[in-house]
Amino acid sequence: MLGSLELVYWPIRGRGYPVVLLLKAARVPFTYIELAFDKDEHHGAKQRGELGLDDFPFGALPVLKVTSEEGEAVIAETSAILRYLETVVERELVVDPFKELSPLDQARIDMVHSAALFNSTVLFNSASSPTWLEGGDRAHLEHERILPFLRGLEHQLGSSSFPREAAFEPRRLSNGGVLFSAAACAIAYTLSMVCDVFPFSLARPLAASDPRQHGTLEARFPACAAVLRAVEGATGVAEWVASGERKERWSNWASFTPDKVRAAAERFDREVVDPEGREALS
Ligand SMILES: N[C@@H](CCC(=O)N[C@@H](CS)C(=O)NCC(=O)O)C(=O)O
Repeated sequence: MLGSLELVYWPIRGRGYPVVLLLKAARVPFTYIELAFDKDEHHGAKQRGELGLDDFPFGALPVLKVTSEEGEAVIAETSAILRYLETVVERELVVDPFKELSPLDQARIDMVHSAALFNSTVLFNSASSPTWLEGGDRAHLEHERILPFLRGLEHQLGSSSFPREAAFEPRRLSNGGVLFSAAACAIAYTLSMVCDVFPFSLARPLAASDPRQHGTLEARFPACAAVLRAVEGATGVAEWVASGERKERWSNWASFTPDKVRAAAERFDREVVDPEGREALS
């Protein structure tokens, strides 16, 4: 039994996003416990050693509270939460079970999963600088971090030894949902954030509102784009996005608000696709 699931997180997209993607695509019910972001309260308690370690095992969010036949648990760390959900949803709801993966194939999948989460962490940490979205800082982030990650991911996904079906094929569930792997959700999350930060040079594959932006990730990194398109295009996810429930903000950092991201993208990222400013991208 899946039991009851409570996802505890801030009122942002952040690292809760890959977990919500997995649950929404799978149409698995859960409760989102939204903690108001009060820096002094949470961080103050953490610094004083007063944050309950049963509720916040490492002081950070998200955490998933599980009550199941196996018992009660609080799971921290995004990757552990994703792997747990992948395992229990597979056990309970998958219609056509796969045969077990070889250790090497599992490692190939774990590798792209970890790389996606690591690069998302670097991206988040960059946002502590007030100038992270501008000029030199932005170029550094793009060329030292984001593009090498995308090239590496594209290369892995295109390799003949990569177990594509096990990693990315959505698996039919008995409740009408689909299960995406932990790795697929981790990758979709990181790419989704990258596309929001670089909306002109790395536009998301599903953003068709402006034909000049459409498919830029797709054109440059098609295997990566296919993962994002599949996960964000899953019916349960698309319905959730259309409902307006998805949080707009990625982060609690003041330098990572949607208006700042948009303004900086207008000033800096558009230069990549329109260096002479000939086309007014609104
Ligand atoms: N490695 C952790 C990192 C979690 C993390 O950094 N969470 C941030 C929010 S997105 C947080 O809780 N920051 C507050 C803090 O560390 O006090 C994970 O993947 O879950």
